[in-house]
This record gives sequence, structure tokens and C-alpha cells, in this order.
Amino acid sequence: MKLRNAQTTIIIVALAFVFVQCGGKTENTVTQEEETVATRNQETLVAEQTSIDEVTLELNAGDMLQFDKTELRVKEGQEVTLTLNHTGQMPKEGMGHNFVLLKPGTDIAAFASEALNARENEYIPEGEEAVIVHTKLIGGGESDTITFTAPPKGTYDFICSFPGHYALMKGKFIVE
Ligand SMILES: [Cu+2]
Repeated sequence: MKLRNAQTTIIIVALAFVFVQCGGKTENTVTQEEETVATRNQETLVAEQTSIDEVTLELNAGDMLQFDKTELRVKEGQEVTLTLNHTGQMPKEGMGHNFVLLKPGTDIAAFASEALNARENEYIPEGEEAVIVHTKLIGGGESDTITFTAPPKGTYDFICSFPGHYALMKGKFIVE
């Protein structure tokens, strides 16, 4: 009888030990999972906030009269960092490129002919209200980066205002 009692006690203690161990482990695992989920949520939130507030755009043009993109999309109020790369080899005097963002409703042909006479100002007509932002005029191998706040929702035109380029070097800048 005594022996049986002792055995029962051992079994109960052993079971209790196993139970405690399992319980402990489960609790630990849950806590770790919760922490991982919380960390992930935080990371996602940071990533989303970054993508909402900022956007980076890259536009390339070589020795041909062509931008590699004819459509750029951003969101209203975003901080836009735009880099224009001249991937060609010709100097800016002969094959200069720039990025000029124009206000909606701008008569592009009229603007371009005005730009034609603004050689000393890198083909940006001075005091021109149609220009929202623009990069420098660059030649082969050069780049220029500008940062600006995306204007209100709408569709805007962008062009290269170097003489004779706007007819082919143009695109839509869409703010959603
Ligand atoms: Cu150009």
C-alpha cells in the first residue's frame, strides 16, 4: 500500500512537472509570437508612412530625343525626389535635357517658343508662371536631382525645354 502510494505520488509529481513545463513553454511561445507580430506591425507602419510621405522618381534621357518614361505618378502632398539622368554622351550645348513641370492648361507650344529665347537661363523663361519646378539643363553623363512637394491632384505636363525637344520629350505627371 505504501509503495503504491509512493508510486502514485511520483506519477502525480512527474505529471505536474510536465504540465508546468508545457504551460511555461506555451506561455513563452505566445509572448514571443505577440512580440514578433507587434514588431512586424511597427515595421509595416513605418514602411507605409515612408511610402505615403515620400516618393523617388528617376527619369533618363540619352542622345535621342526621348525620356524613358512618358508617365510619372505621385500622390498629392508627397515629397517628390526626382532625378534626371542624361545617359548619353553629347554635351548639353548640342543635346541638353531638362525636366520642366508645367501648370495645367499651359500652352506647351507657346511656352516652348518662349523657352527658345531663354538660352542664357538654360531655356527656362524668366518670370514664367507656368513652371512649377524644373531641373538644371544637363549634358551627357550628368544628373540633376530636385525635391518638391507634389502639387494638388491633377494631370500635369512635363517637357524638356531645350530647343526642338518638347515635341518628342514630353510626358504626363499624374498626381492622385
Ligand atoms: Cu532634351
